[in-house]
Parts: sequence; C-alpha cells; structure tokens
Amino acid sequence: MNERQPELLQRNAHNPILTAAQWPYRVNSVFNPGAALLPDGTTLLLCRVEDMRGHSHLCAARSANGIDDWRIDARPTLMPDPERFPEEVWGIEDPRITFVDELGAYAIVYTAYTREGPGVSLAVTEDFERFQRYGLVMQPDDKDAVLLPHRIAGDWALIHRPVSPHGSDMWISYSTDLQHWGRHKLMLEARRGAWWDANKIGLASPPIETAEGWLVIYHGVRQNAAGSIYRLGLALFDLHAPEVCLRRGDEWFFGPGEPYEQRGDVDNVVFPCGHTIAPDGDTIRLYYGGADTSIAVASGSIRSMLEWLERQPSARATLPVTHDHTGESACVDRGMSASGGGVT
Ligand code: BMA
Repeated sequence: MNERQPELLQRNAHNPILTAAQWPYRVNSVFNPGAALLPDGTTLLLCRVEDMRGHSHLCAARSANGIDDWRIDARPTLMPDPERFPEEVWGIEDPRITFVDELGAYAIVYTAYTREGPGVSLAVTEDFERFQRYGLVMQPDDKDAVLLPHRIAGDWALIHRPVSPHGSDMWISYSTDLQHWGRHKLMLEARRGAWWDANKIGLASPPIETAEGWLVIYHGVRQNAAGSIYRLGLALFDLHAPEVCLRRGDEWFFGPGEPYEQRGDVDNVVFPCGHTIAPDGDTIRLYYGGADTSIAVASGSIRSMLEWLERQPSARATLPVTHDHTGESACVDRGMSASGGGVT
C-alpha cells in the first residue's frame, strides 16, 4: 500500500485570498487567475471575473506579498470586445500568462466563449493596461491553453486542449508568427475507465522549465453520479520536444479538500491557471479558483514535485525511458489499448 507522504502543496492560512466581496464593482464571482511576478516583485493576478449576467471578463489585482493587501483595478482590465472580435460574444475566461523575453512582453492566452463553444485567443501586453489582440488562434471546442515562453527549435509552441469524440486530451501546436498554427501533436492523453484523470484533462498553470524537462501541472476531471471532481496531477516532458512525455504520475497530488474548494457555484473544483516562482527558483505559489467562486493559493517546492514524480509507480515501471522521438510515450495508460476503448 502507499506510504503516507507529505503534501506537495500547503494551502495558505488566509485562503480564500480574493473573493467577490472585495471587488470594487458588482460581480458574481472571481476565480481561475493567471499570475505574473512583475520586475519590482509585485504579484499580479489576472482574475477571471464573472458578472451578474454570467459572462466573464479579466481584472488585474496586485499585491506586494502575493497574499493580501490586493489593489484591484477599479474597472475591468480586459473586457470582451465582440464588435472587433465576435468570438468573445459570451465572455473571456481562464487566462494563462507567460513572459516572453523575445517579445519583451507578456503573452496571455485565454478562452473566448464563442457561439460555437470555447476557443483559444491570444493577447500580448507589456503593462497589463494596453493589449494587442491576436484574436482566435484555435477554433472551438478548445481551451486550457498557454504559450511556451520561448521558441522550440525555431518555432513558437502552444499547448491547448481540443475536444474530440474520443476524449479531451492535451495537444501542442507550432507556429512561426504566433498567428498560424500547425504541426499539431498529441501531448498527453486522458486516461480511461476508473482513473481520476479519465476522459478529460487540461493544462493547469504554465509549464515549468527545469533541468529535467518541462514540469506540467494538469487537471483531471472525474465524473461520477454526484457531478465532477477537478484534481491536479503532474507530468514531465522533454525540453527540446515538449510533446514527448517522460514521466506521468499515477495519483493526483491535490484536490478539493477545504470548504471553499468543495462548495460554491461549481462544487469540488480546484482550478489553477497561474503560479509564481520565488527568487530561490524552487518555491512555487500556485494560484487557483476554488469551486468557481473565489481565489486561493497554495505553495510547494518544484524539487519535491520532481522527486514525487520519480517515486510514482508507473514512472518506476517505465524507467529508464528511451525515446526515439517518434511519438511513443512513456505516459499512456498501459492497461488500455492505444486506441482508447471503453468510452463511447
Ligand atoms: C472548466 C473551465 C473552468 C472551470 C471548470 C469547472 O471546463 O470552464 O473555467 O473552472 O470547468 O467548472
């Protein structure tokens, strides 16, 4: 049986750290923030804010310590602009932020809620005041997307989560200009059957570049008779070919456990879209939406996450991993056929 292991993430005692009650204008809920550590050390959260119509926009909150004393923009920071971008007709949601050295700016990849379902949009900003919109870069049904912070072998790389009749898996696509995307590759498949991450997964916060590979926190959705449970897992991908999975944890490492995660507009959801990493290069603060209602933070160590991944049973079973980069991955559910099966 499993030995008891220390928790990888510790919830902050002040959770939830941001709620609708703190907002300078009337809103229903605040959740699923993207995060950035600004050059002066300020933590900026770009929060998804749901208004009283049920439509979302994005609003920035800034704090010197990343925990309290938030300064919240008096008005929405980034509003849907359906006149120029019709795909934003039902709102914009779930931003994920990466600082891109080459652009000298932050890339924000977010969900545009189109009449045909959620799609992926991109905007770039230097200051979180003025935004250059690229519009829809992945058509519906697609979400849970982020831009990697630099080119891979000369091309930009976008992780996203299209929906297919076979399941909702993570893909990666490449581009020379941030606008036109191709060379689509399957990155991580949802497992099938009884697994905690069966049928539907998606990227959580942006991948973390480590010496061992891209460390990816992803969410898995378990459907049961009572609804869904959103939990978090870990996987590691090749630095030079991020579609190649090196390790994948079998178990989830974080899930709804506190009242603000278990009860809200959507019960039993922890949903991170952003994190900050301290100057020590190891301490991570993961910012997440609790039950689609409020914002919470939990902290941990990147090194401990990598060590945890190494101890996972399937990592042991599949190591040493020898990849020829032809797409065969150590991370498929070996209990099932490659074609999936079991789910219709
Ligand atoms: C997902 C996204 C998230 C949301 C989650 C739980 O599909 O829409 O924004 O937090 O569902 O409702």
